[in-house]
Amino acid sequence: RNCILIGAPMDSGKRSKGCLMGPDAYRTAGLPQALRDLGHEVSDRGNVAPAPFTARPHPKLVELEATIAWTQSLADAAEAAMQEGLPIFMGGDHALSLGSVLGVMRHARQAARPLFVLWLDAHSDFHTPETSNSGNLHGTPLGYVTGRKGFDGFPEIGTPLPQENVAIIGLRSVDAAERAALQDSAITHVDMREIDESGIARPLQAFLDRVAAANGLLHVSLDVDFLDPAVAPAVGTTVPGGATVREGHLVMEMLHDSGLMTSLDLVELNPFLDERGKTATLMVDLAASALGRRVFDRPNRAY
Ligand code: DIR
Ligand code: MN
Ligand code: MN
Ligand code: MN
Repeated sequence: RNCILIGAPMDSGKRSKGCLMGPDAYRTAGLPQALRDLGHEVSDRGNVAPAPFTARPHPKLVELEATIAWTQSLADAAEAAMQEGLPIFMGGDHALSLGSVLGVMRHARQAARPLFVLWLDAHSDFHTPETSNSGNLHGTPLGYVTGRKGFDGFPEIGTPLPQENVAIIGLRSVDAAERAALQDSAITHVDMREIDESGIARPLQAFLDRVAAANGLLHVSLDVDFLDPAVAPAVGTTVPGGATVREGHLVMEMLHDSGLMTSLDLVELNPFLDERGKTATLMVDLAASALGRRVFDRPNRAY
């Protein structure tokens, strides 16, 4: 595959800072070489910058104009990269997905293919600027791309992403307003209990089967806090009880086997909070699994 690395040192999606160091942490942890070692063509396009903007204080929303400006430039970068290969967005906080998913939606429309989104996250990120309690826009990208109201000043999304085409896996911190909206929605929402009870492979495979049946494009958005904080401490919004290293790898290995993933976000890594590169290294290893790293090919054993 032609992997296009796009640095998105975006830090405007929440109050606490440090995600702007993410792209360089991924480079330092060896993401480009890890993908080359798997036989992929890799081009690191450097970092994207936000479109020009003027910051104005907002009574509730954190860095609204900066986030709009990043959404504009990242949507353009995503749309362009989709013509050439598989973009990997090295965040940056999760507000970068307002732009990456928008750009991928534009591409999917031109290609006349349905788009599906897999959201691996402790949080549902289904707020609107109005329902958000925190004012942190990293909690809103799924609200935006599915066409919820209240995103004044953001680029027009055109036809929204159908709720049926979204699956969130790893949930364990959902605000009341999001919960009510999600319950009423057609979004597939898999919480940690469901993972405990059924294993992570079953709900994931069911979703991948739907993507394949529809000949869809698949955007994957991996939030560091999908993982348990014991193994991935470098994130501002840790929630205990997250995915294990093996659950993370299994998801990524299944994504690779499916051949369906067409774009990937790596978000919310805050290297300022990391323990000697532990989280950055795990995220690189997970990305490598999604792009074909494995211990063995699957043996077809009849036990
Ligand atoms: C919380 C936390 N739901 C909020 N959200 C996220 O601020 O809206 N944390 N995405 O990672
Ligand atoms: Mn998130
Ligand atoms: Mn999260
Ligand atoms: Mn429901």
